[in-house]
Amino acid sequence: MTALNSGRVVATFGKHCLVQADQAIVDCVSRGRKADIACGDAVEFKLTSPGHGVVERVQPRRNLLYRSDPFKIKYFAANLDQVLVVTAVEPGLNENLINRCLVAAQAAGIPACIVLNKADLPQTQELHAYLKAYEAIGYPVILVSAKRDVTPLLPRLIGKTSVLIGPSGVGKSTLVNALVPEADVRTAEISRALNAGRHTTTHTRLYELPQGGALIDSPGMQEFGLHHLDLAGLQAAFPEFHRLIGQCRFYNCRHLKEPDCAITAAAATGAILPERLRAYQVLVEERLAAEQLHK
Ligand SMILES: Nc1nc2c(ncn2[C@@H]2O[C@H](COP(=O)(O)OP(=O)(O)OP(=O)(O)O)[C@@H](O)[C@H]2O)c(=O)[nH]1
Ligand SMILES: [Zn+2]
Repeated sequence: MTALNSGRVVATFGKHCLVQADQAIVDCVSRGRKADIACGDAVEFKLTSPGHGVVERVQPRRNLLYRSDPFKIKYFAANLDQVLVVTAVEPGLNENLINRCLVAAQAAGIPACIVLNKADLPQTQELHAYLKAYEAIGYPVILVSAKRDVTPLLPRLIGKTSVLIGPSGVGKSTLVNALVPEADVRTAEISRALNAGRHTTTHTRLYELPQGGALIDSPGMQEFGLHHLDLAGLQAAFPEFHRLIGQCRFYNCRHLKEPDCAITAAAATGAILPERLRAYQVLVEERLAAEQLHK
């Protein structure tokens, strides 16, 4: 019988994943369904031939960041210390998507912060000022320029496992290249191992940081479903709502159009950021529509 080896998943692509074990990278397939393995997973695998193997077991996860539509779950990464939600004036603040990222992190119990990239571009200051409202909720905002200076981000990364998520074009890959020397070489190595060719940009990769810690780059997304969260889960994922829960007229208020809702009242005065309430309501409406479909 072949002995089991252990390692960490450093890339996922289709049915394949790459497992870093000691100094070697092994191209593995999963025994289970392909969606069962996430970047950052600690796994046990069996070698089937030199450089190739089968994942036999995924170690219990500390946490798992994922999104979902009515049909499937899509993993971002597992065993994370923090989620870095990246935004930039170019292509612009996609507040709905940013909030979905924050909600997913909150629901998974992972601390999140917002990385405002492209600080070298004009209008960044204005966006930075706007994002103070997110800082007040508890999401620190870190201003960087992947092209000029990423040092403000460094102290937050050292010794931690972090994932970069956000829409296409905000500069996630550029950030990785600035933070991980030889990231290009690593990417080429991973592509070769996966034989992924032109698809190389569509998978999730983990890079070890020279200062200690790891950085995971995920492909940019346009959609971010959170169908796995019910109304209680959604409500819990908005920390600024917590102090008001129980103060609405109806004990089971959904904070949509109910009269005397403490949360809509707070959004009207600006005590709660109106965009956050809107993001919550859209998520609730999506969830209710999905529940109707399944009735
Ligand atoms: N001015 C400026 N441009 C930047 C900065 N960082 C990235 N860019 C540019 O923004 C564009 C998108 O950068 P990428 O790193 O490919 O963005 P991404 O988030 O990885 O995009 P996906 O791979 O589609 O998810 C590129 O043209 C970069 O050169 C920055 O700090 N300042
Ligand atoms: Zn209410």
